[in-house]
Amino acid sequence: MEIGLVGLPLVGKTTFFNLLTGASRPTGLTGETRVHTGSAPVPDKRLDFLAALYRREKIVYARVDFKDIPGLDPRQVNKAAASRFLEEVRGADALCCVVRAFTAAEIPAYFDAVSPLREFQEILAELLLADIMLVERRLERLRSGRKVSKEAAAEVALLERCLATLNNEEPLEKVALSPEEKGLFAGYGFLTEKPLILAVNLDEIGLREGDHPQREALRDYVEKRGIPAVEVAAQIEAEIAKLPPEDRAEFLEDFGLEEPGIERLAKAAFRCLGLISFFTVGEAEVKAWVIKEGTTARKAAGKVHSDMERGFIRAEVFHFDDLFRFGTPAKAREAGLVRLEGKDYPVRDGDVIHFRFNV
Ligand SMILES: Nc1nc2c(ncn2[C@@H]2O[C@H](COP(=O)(O)OP(=O)(O)O)[C@@H](O)[C@H]2O)c(=O)[nH]1
Ligand SMILES: [Mg+2]
Repeated sequence: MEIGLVGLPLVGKTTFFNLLTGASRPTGLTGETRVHTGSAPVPDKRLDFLAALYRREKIVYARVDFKDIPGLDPRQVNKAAASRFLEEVRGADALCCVVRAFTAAEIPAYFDAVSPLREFQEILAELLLADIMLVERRLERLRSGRKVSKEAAAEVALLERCLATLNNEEPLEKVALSPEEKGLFAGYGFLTEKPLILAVNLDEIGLREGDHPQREALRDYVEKRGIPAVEVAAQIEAEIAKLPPEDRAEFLEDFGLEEPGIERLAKAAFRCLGLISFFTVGEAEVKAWVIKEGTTARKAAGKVHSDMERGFIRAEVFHFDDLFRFGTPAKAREAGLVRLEGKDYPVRDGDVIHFRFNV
């Protein structure tokens, strides 16, 4: 599962990528032609609590992969590069669009002024356009075919509906699909169907004042469309991240931040991929395991070890919230909140699981 960072050039994508993954890719480049991938931890206070309760030294957080894709530049003259970047976007499972809301005289703004809403709309238009081209090419091919099979006719009907949606400037996630159409649709890798989040890159003043250019309008825009948005001051957080760990909290507090924005972004990205985590308490560590929502207990066991899936007997489960409420596992057990679940139990986010197995 991979999230693609997309946006216009020089908006802070690589700065975000470095912060998320701990990489140190050069920033400020406009002629960047390569894609970089890396993984980011998804911090979780629940795991910290478990580690303290069970006195485990090591905490293993969930991770989510990010891909730093060079700017999607509508003014790009190198069409080959532009289409290669679009293919990278197509390969991602979800997208995080970065927009610039910081003022910096030395970094040229894409438009005349700092305009994050306009940037966002520009990127959405690029994605929409790419889908329109894909649909039209496919329709053309289908219509030029000699024989019209039943399957081809069904595909044409589907694509025509897609095209109508796109021409209406609506993303393809809005298209209603029959169960048969779902598989066909998924095969295209449409860009406007991918889960999307917005990362707004603020400057120090924006962070302190809780404001930036076009803020109200941008908020309205994402709320109407149900797009999760996270505000992060990437540059400042990069500076804070360089400090010794014990000094960081003080600086964050100074900016009125409870946790680094980058952590909020990693969590939002994780959720937008439809992922959840369950926890295990091992001999030396507490660990979060990443699964798709709806994964059954037996499959989840397979994440930990293939033997556990093969020899699955039962999952001993309690929910983190119950543990937190009662304070200790013994009290949660007394209250009857520790359950034995069978192989088809759909694991919930925050379940603490001990697998019983036999091989
Ligand atoms: N002043 C300021 N500069 C930033 C901020 N975020 C990124 N930059 C700078 O903007 C330039 C472009 O950043 P980069 O991450 O390379 O953007 P990308 O082209 O989208 O990958 C670099 O010189 C960064 O140092 C910010 O929040 N404030
Ligand atoms: Mg970059």
